[in-house]
Amino acid sequence: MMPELKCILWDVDGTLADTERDGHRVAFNMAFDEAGHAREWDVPTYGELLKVTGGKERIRYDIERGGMGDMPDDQIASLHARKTAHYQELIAEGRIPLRAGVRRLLEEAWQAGITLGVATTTTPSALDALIEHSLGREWFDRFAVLAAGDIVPAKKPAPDIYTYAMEQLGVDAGNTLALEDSGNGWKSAQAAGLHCVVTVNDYTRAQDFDGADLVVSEFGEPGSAIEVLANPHGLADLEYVKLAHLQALMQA
Ligand code: XBP
Ligand code: MG
Repeated sequence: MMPELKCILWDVDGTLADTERDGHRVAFNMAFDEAGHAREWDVPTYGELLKVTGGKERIRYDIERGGMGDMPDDQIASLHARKTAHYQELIAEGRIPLRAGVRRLLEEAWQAGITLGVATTTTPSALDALIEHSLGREWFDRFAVLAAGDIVPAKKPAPDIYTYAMEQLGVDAGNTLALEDSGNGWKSAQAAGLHCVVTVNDYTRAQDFDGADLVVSEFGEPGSAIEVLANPHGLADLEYVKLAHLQALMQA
């Protein structure tokens, strides 16, 4: 039997919305300033730090490379909790819209009866804020699983968060598609055995997505003419990404 698209697992940061540069980064800087740390993550610096997933892990990494003074884990945790609070406020201000095509594809997949879930390294309360303010409250019920943050000890690029989400849903990797934006996210999905479509952004465009099923600039909307960076299965009619493309690549 040909594998069928039964489940789509969505990454959050960079995929649902461009949250990193103008959301998470800004919130980290607000928390550093508030706590009296003489540290500001500018846009290029934050790009370097993004190679480490998870906000607490990212702070620890910056300490280790000499960007910030040392602090114990509990202090990192409270600094990160303040960062999350600032992030929630920024999201509540409606500063971060969904990426092009995200709502259309979510609605299309929901109408088609495809199981939908989230697999992210971000903190659950940060995810909740994005769902509430950018997506809409009904999506708390429409996503069958919200797999986020420290629920698994090893964050992306480890496969654990995808494996966890699939276990919760009782779906097989062969019928599941991951939607990602970063090299770490793609590696995580690949290691969990999923098909994967990547929508790049300025931070991730030059990363390695070798083996991904499709790499595009965005999902796009009718008339938008997206940029196709890799289309190994030769999908046709890619003016924008439709549910039919996602269904077709499961069988490619
Ligand atoms: C990307 C991440 C996250 C965010 C920050 O997550 O690495 O850590 O940058 O979020 P995704 P926290 O898997 O959705 O791309 O500070 O809440 O960890
Ligand atoms: Mg991401």
